[in-house]
Amino acid sequence: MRIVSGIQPTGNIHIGNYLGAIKQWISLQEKNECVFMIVDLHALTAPYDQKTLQEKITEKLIAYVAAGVDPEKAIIFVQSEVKEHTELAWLLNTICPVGELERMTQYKDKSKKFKDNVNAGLLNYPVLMAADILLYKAEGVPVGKDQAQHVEMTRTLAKKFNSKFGKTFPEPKELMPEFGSKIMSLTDPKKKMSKSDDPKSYISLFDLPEDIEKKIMASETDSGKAVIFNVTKKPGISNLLTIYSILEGKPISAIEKQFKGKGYGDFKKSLAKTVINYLEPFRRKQKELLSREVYVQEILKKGKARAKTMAETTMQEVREKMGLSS
Ligand code: AQP
Repeated sequence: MRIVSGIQPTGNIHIGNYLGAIKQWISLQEKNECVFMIVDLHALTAPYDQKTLQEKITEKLIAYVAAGVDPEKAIIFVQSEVKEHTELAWLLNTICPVGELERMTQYKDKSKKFKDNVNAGLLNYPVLMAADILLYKAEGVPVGKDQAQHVEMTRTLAKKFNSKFGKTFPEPKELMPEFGSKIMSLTDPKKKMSKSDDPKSYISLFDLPEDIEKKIMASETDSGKAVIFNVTKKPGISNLLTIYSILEGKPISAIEKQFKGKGYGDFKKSLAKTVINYLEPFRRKQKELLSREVYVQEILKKGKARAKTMAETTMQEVREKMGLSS
């Protein structure tokens, strides 16, 4: 299967991004042709600092590799370096109804979050994402729940393009983990954990052990004492139980049993230990990669060359089918 996915170079990659997306990438790269990008063009739709953008991109590449993405197995590159993404996005815009874009949840949420910057890029975000996926003729798109609607939109555009211009694109499917497809904020468990929120609300992959402990101990939990999974009545504890269960590879029921008769404090302390231990090798690998600048840039250079060849082939076909000169 051809797999495509990406992350924006905004904020710090957190355990939500890891459990929803990157963890899947790592198992998928073993048996599939994987294309993983750093989607810098998407990041321009929210307020950002142009002076630190390149730094943020390198940081994300290092995070991918430190978390286990293997540049020998997967193609890793920066979206804006392959110009075909914007070209295909424009062409797909011409077959995309505006009404479909206006009903996207992320557009509605981000328009509220960034009230002073509701730009057309924010509205057209899913079209660029469709281009990112279709350019490589991907069949599977590993993402968290928040992005599933955009993959559905990609399928709609693929179908529309195929019926108008002839079979060109597969209809890609979102690949979501059974657990962890929507990790919630530590400070407000009714909201998704987000890179662009307050750092207290998320655990970054490279947070220091003392910060991880502080954040988990201070995380918003519910009234009562029992460590029981109940998303409606106990969203905070349920979120922490989900994280604990995935990182320890234990069913939630076993963890509930383990903490029966104990309070939230004991549970949080134990969770902090689990998270610190799980992320330890990531921190070590990050440190090593920070001192290997040439190697890091080489990964992106090689990735760009491989991605570009694939993108050019698709665009040649697309231009011909749409009646443009190729
Ligand atoms: N809380 C989450 N739980 C599980 N998966 C998540 N993802 C994001 N948040 C969670 C998945 O991570 C990937 C990266 O997403 P992105 O960088 O394109 O932006 P996003 O979906 O908007 O993620 P963030 O963290 O909320 O970033 P900002 O704050 O910059 O918008 C995607 O696969 C996403 O589903």
